[in-house]
Amino acid sequence: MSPQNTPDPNLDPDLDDTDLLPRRRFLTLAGAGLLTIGFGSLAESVVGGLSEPLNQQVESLIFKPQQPVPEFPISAIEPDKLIVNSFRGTPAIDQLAYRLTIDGEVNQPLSLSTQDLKDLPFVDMVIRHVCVEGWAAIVQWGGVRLRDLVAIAKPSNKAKYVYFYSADGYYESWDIDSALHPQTLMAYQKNGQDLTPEYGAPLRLASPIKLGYKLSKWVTRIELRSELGQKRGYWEDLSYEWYAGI
Ligand SMILES: Nc1nc2c(c(=O)[nH]1)N[C@H]1C(S)=C(S)[C@@H](COP(=O)(O)O)O[C@H]1N2
Ligand SMILES: [Mo]
Repeated sequence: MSPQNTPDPNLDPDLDDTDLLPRRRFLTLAGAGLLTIGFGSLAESVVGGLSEPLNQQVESLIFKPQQPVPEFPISAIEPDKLIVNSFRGTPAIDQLAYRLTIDGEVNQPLSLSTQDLKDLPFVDMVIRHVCVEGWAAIVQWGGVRLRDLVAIAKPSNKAKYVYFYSADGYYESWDIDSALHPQTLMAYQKNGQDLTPEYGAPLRLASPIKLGYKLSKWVTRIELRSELGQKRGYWEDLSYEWYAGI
């Protein structure tokens, strides 16, 4: 990757030149950092790099061991049971141009390619996906812990909610505790294979602690916020429950 020469497809066309330069410079630094930091020691590098006041609450959540939900053995996977459930079909996403943006209440906004995501520590889990429409499936998901991404983005002391925006227009909001749970993944694999487009490629949420409608597919932007907005989620705004814990 050569971040200096890579155009950012997510650059806001409204940005003026004074905004553009620092942003480009940031991308260069972020790209270089992502390629050179040994991510086996992500926690240490994040702790070592805390030069700015970090949200104590978020920091303690990130480094506090939280109770994991028991996982299933690989043999329990039900490969045919995960029903594609998309309110508006599958959006077309150019995997090469794709970037995940992380912004809002963070000290270090990020713009990550699929390769950047794959360079981060990989985690997988076999859990049950539960849809309120009355079906469930045991699935193996693989990807990056959301808490690792949030740690790199250095949340500000106001971050309490996390919004997820998807390429099909879907949107969701989560409480930060659930978002930083160790089994909340930004997944790019399902049952050991790269995600296919209908299941949310290149990146989707996966978690054993939230109902299916909280698990956004095709996530392009993660925004940390201090408050919930009037809009809370595609289904929530049509009267579904917001917390939606399992
Ligand atoms: N972007 C987006 N994410 C979404 C949806 C959607 O329509 N759009 N549907 C949700 C619902 S209701 C469920 S049950 C799961 C289904 O995931 P699957 O299609 O991979 O089985 O995706 C969730 N995430
Ligand atoms: Mo669902």
